[in-house]
Amino acid sequence: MMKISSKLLAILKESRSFLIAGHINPEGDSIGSCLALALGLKNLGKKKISVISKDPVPENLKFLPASGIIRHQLPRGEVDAAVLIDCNSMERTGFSSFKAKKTVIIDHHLLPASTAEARFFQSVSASLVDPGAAAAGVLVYRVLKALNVPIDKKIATNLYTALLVDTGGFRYSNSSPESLKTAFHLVKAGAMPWSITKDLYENIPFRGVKLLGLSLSTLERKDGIAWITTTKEMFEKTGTSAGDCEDFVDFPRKVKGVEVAVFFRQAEDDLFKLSLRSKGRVNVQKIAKAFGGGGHAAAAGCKIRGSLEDVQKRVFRVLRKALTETGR
Ligand SMILES: [Mn+2]
Repeated sequence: MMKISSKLLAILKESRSFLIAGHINPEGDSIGSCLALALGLKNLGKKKISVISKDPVPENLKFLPASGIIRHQLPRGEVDAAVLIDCNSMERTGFSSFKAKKTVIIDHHLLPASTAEARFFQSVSASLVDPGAAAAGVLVYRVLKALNVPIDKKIATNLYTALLVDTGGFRYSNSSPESLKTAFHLVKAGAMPWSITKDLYENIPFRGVKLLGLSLSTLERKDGIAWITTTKEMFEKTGTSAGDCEDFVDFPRKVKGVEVAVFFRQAEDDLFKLSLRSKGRVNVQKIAKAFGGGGHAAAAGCKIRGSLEDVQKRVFRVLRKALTETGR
């Protein structure tokens, strides 16, 4: 387990005003971890805390305690400390810069690939980046414990959600002893698993399931790869947006015999956002990185410009190569 630097704790203890930001297209780990830290700092007596997200809070995360405090624009003036959570570059926050005396990163992604991002990372005041942590929420939990913040029900609900989302409901390989132990403490502190499950997973708007139906009709598979696509036309037809297809990549990955699942989401006429999932043989972080993206070995993403046909051809070529190299 990575040690938390005393500098990081000192910054959080000594700062009076905070800006807390997660990543674009936020999910449960990003939002839950940001809110948990905000609530924890509030319990420490901090009064000036802005939680910001470039993109809206997804509908199924609005149940999270304190989700109403999230703003989409930067606060005026300079804060003492900016905290980036569940991401490690400015680019991932969706903002160009923060006015902050100090910047802190709490994240569990691998460090940035591009040199500009690496420079930003080198420039921050303190960081806790532990790719071994199942969720950023686990790191926020560790930080709050180190700060002696009591974990109340609101914090526990946010952190349990963060953990639940990033471990796929404690099914993925990151469902480690630490994840489960943290979950144990969070449930003891008041997080209610069934209530959170209902709010999170059994609460999809009708239009979202319609979009899933259209998207699933594109399901194909070849050479151990299965994929589905959501087009702009499908979004328009169902009145949905990117936030409605958060877990779509899970469907091609459910297919028997599939090693890698890919979800193609059309962002612009000639721009596709890819989500990649691996069942273990292929490191999809490397694949995503080859296209300028990033993530984890089992879950990664990138954006590729071109027609759908062209984008698929390019990514499948790289994937097939990786599958051959790791072939039995
Ligand atoms: Mn995460």
